[in-house]
Amino acid sequence: MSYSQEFHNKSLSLLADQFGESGISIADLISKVSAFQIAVPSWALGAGGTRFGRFSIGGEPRNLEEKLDDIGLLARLTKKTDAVSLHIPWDIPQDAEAIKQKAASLGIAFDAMNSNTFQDYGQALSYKMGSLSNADASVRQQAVEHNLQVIEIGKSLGSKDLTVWLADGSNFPGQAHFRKALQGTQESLQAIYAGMPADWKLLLEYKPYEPNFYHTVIPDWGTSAMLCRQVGDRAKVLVDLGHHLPNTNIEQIVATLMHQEMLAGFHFNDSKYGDDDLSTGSIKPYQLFLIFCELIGGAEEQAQAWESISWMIDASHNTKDPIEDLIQALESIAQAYAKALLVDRAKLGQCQREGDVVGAQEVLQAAFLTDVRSLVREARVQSGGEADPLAFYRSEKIREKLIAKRGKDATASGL
Ligand code: PSV
Ligand code: MN
Ligand code: MN
Repeated sequence: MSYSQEFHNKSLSLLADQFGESGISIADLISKVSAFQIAVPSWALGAGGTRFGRFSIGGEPRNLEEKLDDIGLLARLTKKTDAVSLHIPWDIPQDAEAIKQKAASLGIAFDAMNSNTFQDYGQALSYKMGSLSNADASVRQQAVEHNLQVIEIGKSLGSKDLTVWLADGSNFPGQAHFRKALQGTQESLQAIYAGMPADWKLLLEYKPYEPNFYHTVIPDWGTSAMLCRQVGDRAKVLVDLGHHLPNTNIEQIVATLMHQEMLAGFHFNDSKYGDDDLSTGSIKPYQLFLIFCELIGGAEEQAQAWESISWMIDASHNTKDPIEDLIQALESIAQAYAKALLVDRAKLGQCQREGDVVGAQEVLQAAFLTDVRSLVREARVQSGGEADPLAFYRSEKIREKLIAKRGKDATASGL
């Protein structure tokens, strides 16, 4: 969309007039939206693949340094990200100190470290039949040691979180012993947790299916929460938006986890059927808004502190320029958050108490249907970002420059 300063100013003052009456300060919203930062995963900078094909966009980062450069660019344009999430072994730093310094010079910190026990990459024992849950104790031990190594790398970079996503499961009835697989997973996670520094958090993902299509060891938030309880206070459930069966009420899951202070954080993406790589907000923006409503409510009502929650994008597809995709995703998340901040919570509470179903819906939709683009833009510009990051990226021909520098066939390592 083309953007003019005059239109921007008018839209912003309209918002101030509209919401000033209900006691909502636009300046306060701008500072909240500015402060909200979302980590970017190292694997989102290359054109992602499906299992059917991968089509390079050209100029993709060839190593960790170049991935940091791309995230530094995103940070500069959007002012919505200030951290990267690394995946080991894809991102093993040759010189951790140098990487740390480079990231610092770009204003980038190290968010959660991700282990990888869902592929074979030359390690002694295969993960074909599972990792932390494997029927063979020596495979479980190898997977635990890999996670401990990931923690060590994270320590050298200043990370404070470990994210565990397991592909473990089975494809056919009878293939796996459900309870033994769960027990093995629990013991493995306990061993990993024991090796984590006292100020680290363990984020445990769940996913109903894929790559296994009959049973997944951690298929849902309940199983993840149950395992976290067995493991320790600093183990919490990570909600990856795409990891739900269609029509699941994710906002309710968020509220339930916050009720028990069990919400570790988010992997943002979107999903139409059973996918987990579509751009955040591209399919179900209302759901994203409702999730933020629960997050804001849960934090305000002191169920769980806002600061204890981690935020990250986890998406990578093969039909968009990944940097443009991330700009869009960061924008959608900021918009959903800004709209949720506009909700008249006092009025909503009153409607809930009085059983005013229609009124409650009106309150939510008054916020959701508001155009907050000027507010998000103002927050970005005040923070030193670009008014229109996507237009800037295109007009400056940044992809073309990256192709000239890195080559047409440059491929991100590990993808
Ligand atoms: C696989 O489903 C997955 O998308 C998980 O969400 C992880 O977070 C990500 O890959 C990286 O391992
Ligand atoms: Mn994920
Ligand atoms: Mn996923």
